[in-house]
Amino acid sequence: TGVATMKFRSPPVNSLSLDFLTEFCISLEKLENDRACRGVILTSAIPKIFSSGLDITEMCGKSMEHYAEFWRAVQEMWLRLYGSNMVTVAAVNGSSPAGGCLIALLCDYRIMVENPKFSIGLNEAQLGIVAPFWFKDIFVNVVGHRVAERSLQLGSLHPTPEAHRIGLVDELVPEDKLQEKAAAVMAQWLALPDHARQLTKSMMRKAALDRLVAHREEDIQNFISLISKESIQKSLRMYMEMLKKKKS
Ligand code: CO8
Repeated sequence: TGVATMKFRSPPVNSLSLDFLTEFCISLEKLENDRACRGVILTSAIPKIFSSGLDITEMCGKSMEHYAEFWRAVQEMWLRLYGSNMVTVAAVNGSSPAGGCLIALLCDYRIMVENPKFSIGLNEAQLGIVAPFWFKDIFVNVVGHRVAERSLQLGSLHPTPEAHRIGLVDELVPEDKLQEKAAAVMAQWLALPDHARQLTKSMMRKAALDRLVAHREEDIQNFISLISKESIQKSLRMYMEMLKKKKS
């Protein structure tokens, strides 16, 4: 069909570890280089969770070299997915905080399972950290400045009906209709000539892509200096503790 489905399967919660990000980029590159492949649907093989975002353990108590390597891998994922020539559809079949939301934002179209228990958003502020400009830029591109400003400052995780209302996701569907809907949307996008769609996509995304490329090294240094602050490390440890307590 010319359409690939990439299913995230990294138990327990599809957190974006260095390994996950590396494998993701390799898989995407393979599809990108496969001339027969024109579109990719991103979804999760783990029930109720699309992705829990960046793996917090990669950002806690590690060396400066590790932080640099990890952050470069996050940037790489962002650049490859946002700059993909393929049609990219996120079939969001579960909760999708922070980096999980980012993956969906990087796609051309977002369909989410209609379940008020699932939420999506850039909740970094709740962890005591700040989403970098390249997370913010594409959030603004999708939902507009006012909604993005409020949502980012409050670190909001939007339940599905709200996510749809603010335009963070394009459509809500019952769980059993998700794959069918994703395939239908993909067919609609693939009905156009590739070159016209690709040039249009690249025109719309160029400014954001160029901005990260131009500031990549500086952004890695910013990340390292921020993440190695004791106050930030303490916030992240407390957040992980909170996740564990919630469980017990
Ligand atoms: N990283 C690492 N481990 C995680 C993460 C994560 N993001 N999320 C969950 N886990 C772990 C939990 O600690 C738990 O571990 P254990 O079994 O050892 O206790 C295990 O995964 C299962 O988690 P839950 O019991 O919470 O699973 P639930 O099914 O109840 O809930 C959720 C799943 C909804 C995904 C929930 O785990 C959750 O809300 N997780 C946190 C999500 C989050 O806030 N992620 C933000 C990550 S930060 C980010 O992506 C962007 C950072 C930008 C950097 C800015 C520069 C400084």
